Amino acid sequence: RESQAKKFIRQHMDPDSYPNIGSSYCNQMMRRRNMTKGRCKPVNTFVHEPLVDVQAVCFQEKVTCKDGQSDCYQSSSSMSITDCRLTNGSKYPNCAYRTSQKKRHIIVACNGNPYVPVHFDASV
Ligand code: PAX
Repeated sequence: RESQAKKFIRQHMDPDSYPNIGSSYCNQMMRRRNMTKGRCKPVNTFVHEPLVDVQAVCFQEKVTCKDGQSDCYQSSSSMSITDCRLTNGSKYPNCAYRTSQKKRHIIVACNGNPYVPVHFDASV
């Protein structure tokens, strides 16, 4: 079975395509990264920074997660991200997304040994 660490990389890491991101980025990437199977995942963020820089966030500022857990960390630098949000009229299996590029501090939950990102909590 796919590890939590690999699942985070599949769902949230895209270091190479920035800055060439067009309006169909999320429609293509959400499908290509298997987030439109069984249902349309409603919200998903891709991070366009090197994997080592995102993994390093697990050793930056500790913050409380949205669900109250204490395993979340906020990046000290703002990062280039793309938010994918399902459009209102979108109906499975035709998952249609709005693509928005941003520069934000990311908040991730970390777990395991090695201690690496496993969940994307928010961007601020
Ligand atoms: P996940 O299923 O929430 O977490 P995601 O981050 O891609 O997946 P498994 O073994 O897979 O079940 N984990 C945690 N989850 C939540 N909170 C904490 N603190 C935590 N610590 C560990 C992946 C795995 O991480 C484990 C969790 O048990 C899972 O283990 O977010 C819903 C999804 O939308 C994304 C982030 C979530 O997907 P929400 O709103 O419920 O928090 N998402 C959300 C995003 O990509 N971008 C955004 O801006 C927002 C708001």
